[in-house]
Amino acid sequence: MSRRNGPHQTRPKSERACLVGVGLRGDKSGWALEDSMAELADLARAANAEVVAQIPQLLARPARTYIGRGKLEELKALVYEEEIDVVIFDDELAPAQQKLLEDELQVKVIDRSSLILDVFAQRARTTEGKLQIELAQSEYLLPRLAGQWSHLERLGGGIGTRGPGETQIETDRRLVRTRISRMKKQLRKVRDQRDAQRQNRARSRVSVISLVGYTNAGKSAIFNRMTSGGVIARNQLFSTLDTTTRQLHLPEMPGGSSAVLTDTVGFIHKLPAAVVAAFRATLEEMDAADLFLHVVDASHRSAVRHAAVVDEVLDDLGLGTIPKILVLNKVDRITDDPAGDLPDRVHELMSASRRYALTSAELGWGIDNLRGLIAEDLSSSTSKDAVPRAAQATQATQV
Ligand SMILES: Nc1nc2c(ncn2[C@@H]2O[C@H](COP(=O)(O)OP(=O)(O)OP(=O)(O)O)[C@@H](O)[C@H]2O)c(=O)[nH]1
Ligand SMILES: [Mg+2]
Repeated sequence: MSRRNGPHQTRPKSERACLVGVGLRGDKSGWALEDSMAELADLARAANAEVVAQIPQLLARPARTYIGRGKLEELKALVYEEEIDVVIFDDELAPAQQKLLEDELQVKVIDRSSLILDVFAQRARTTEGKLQIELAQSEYLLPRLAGQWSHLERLGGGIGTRGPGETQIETDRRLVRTRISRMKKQLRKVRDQRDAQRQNRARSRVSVISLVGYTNAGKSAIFNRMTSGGVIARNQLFSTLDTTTRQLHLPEMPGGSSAVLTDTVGFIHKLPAAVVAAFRATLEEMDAADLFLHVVDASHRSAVRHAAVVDEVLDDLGLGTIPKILVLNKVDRITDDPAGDLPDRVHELMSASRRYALTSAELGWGIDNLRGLIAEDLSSSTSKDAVPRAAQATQATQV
């Protein structure tokens, strides 16, 4: 517990955080340590923390204490001097590592995964979203239980819930496992209900188009431009957690067929395994999509790496073969003239993609062109299949 946060003191509005990141020499991921840490700082602010200090370190190989001994001593002094409440590490920590660091530093230690889970938890609105994130948190917590009372309290257990002869840790684990299976059952129920609604609404000749992309790329802003709108587009990570679907207005389509557009949760570098597992069903629903609009913030200096993260997650989910249009968004932030000079990263992305559109959701640039590309894609795929894939199986719906 932090020195400032005694049991009788009121909680400060935002916790003072120190970020710690390690880059491994010879890392081939292409991510610079400073970019990963800048993103961690955004995540920390999204979770209401005040980022007071950052400690980056380049190492030859991972250390047992995550950072080297000397750095750890430096960090300890800083935690004391700067009255740090929480130290946030840029990678997922092994349970033993986290405990060791907490013992050394004597303040709360969390990792990137639990920070992402925290931001998700703040954003969840629907029953399904809340259940999914709670499930992810419990799955993350399970291997980390070391008889920590705060965890038990959070899960609603405590004195009186223990069976005779069990150790505290066993009881904690049993409680969490019971809770996990209860949540899975509830989730199945919510999904069955939604499937039924979806079947009821399923009409033939409706194509489903899904927005996918890195968090903060502008998916919701594009969604609002292309439909009657109404979803939150905000300069913060993970504004969108729950899926929304609306009618998409397209140029005249053959046979009067129509389309719906779905806005979805964004992806991020080092997305925790527990999140992918808990959101798998929602994400796999994207399988009902006939076409993806992969939105990239072209003005971001890490745009190429962002696009690669999204492609990897889609591949992992078995969705890599669904046709895609690359939407290079926020072009207004890099040029006054979309037909003018563009930075190398944009050329790199354009040359790697079969179909792309340059857009500014902010100014409305390129949106009609994008509608045209979508209509072309759908007409060519519907002329191949008499019925769109979406109508054959399920139709995405507003949750
Ligand atoms: N300048 C500029 N800003 C944009 C553009 N598109 C979106 N934005 C801004 O970028 C921020 C993020 O946009 P969102 O639409 O919320 O991004 P998202 O991809 O839905 O993000 P998450 O839901 O958080 O994953 C908002 O502040 C938008 O106003 C654009 O073309 N140009
Ligand atoms: Mg969004």
